[in-house]
Amino acid sequence: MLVVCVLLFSQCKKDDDNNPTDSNPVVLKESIIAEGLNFPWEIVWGPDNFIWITERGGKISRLNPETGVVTLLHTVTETATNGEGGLLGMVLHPNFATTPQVFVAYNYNSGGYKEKVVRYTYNGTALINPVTIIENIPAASIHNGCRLVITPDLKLFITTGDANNTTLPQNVSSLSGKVLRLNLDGGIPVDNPVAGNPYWSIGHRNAQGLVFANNILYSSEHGPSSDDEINIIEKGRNYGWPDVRGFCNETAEQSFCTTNNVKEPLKVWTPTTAACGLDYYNNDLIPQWKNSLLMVALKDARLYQMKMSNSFNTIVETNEFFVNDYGRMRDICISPTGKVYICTSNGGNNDKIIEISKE
Ligand SMILES: [Ca+2]
Ligand SMILES: [Ca+2]
Repeated sequence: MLVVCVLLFSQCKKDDDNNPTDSNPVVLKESIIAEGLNFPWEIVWGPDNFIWITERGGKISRLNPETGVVTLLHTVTETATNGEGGLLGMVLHPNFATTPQVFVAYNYNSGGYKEKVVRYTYNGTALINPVTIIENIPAASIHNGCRLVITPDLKLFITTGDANNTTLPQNVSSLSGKVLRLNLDGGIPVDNPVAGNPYWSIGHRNAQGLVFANNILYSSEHGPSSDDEINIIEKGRNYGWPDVRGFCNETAEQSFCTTNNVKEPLKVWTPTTAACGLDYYNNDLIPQWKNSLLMVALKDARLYQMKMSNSFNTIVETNEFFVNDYGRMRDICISPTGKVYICTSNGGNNDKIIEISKE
């Protein structure tokens, strides 16, 4: 068997990767399907087969990916922009046909700069009946998170940044620098790490990518000058910031990691790439990307494809695409047919949405 493996190494490798389609990569095709946006922040593939978009200034729109027509749905007039702050993450209820709820995160002014998550109901033409899910999250002109994910068991996960205050992520009484977990009415699940506390994990700097796949919650997180991270978010774990950057590889970090239940990242970038929107690709349309995390970067202006192991908890290969082709890129979403969509973050009312398919 060993001899066979040596002779047919590529076949053995494919078997190890459990990915028989690797040998048939398709040629990618890129199309700009929308232009004229201004700092789109979240793009979500909706069950109506439209792409739902937030823009940092407060607009929520729907894009018809067939025609490129963008229709304004709602303006969150309470949104207060400030540096990186404004209207940020959005997620739709997993059972949207029967429960057409739309959750959005945004910054606002109320005795200081804050962040909240609000749930709207979509009536087919408008977003109505806003309900505050959580509010008074500290915010700043930098480091506000804020991605949203709803898991199949109907829990809402919210990434919050350190709000430019490094004392907050390790303080379990602060809402900042956390991954929060709430029920969809804003209540705190009884099985959170600490009863009555919305945090699920602590020690985060500024996670702007979050996706649930393979029964695993993956995040991407901005490091300081070093150590952008890909993490697997687990209940009650500490992700280190500001005491640990990236891996527990320095002496001071090792003692902190041992005593504080720190979970190390899967991958780091040093220098940083400005790790942002994250999604999981598991479609046959682009077979070479199957079973991969896809992540876009702001500063380094590219898409990273990170092929996962069979157990989905390690990255076995990383490839880069569209390097500097579109400038800064904020977010990514995937259609059920396997097309990938990326939004740029260059401003000037000239941001784009690019569709990636195959020739
Ligand atoms: Ca970390
Ligand atoms: Ca380190």
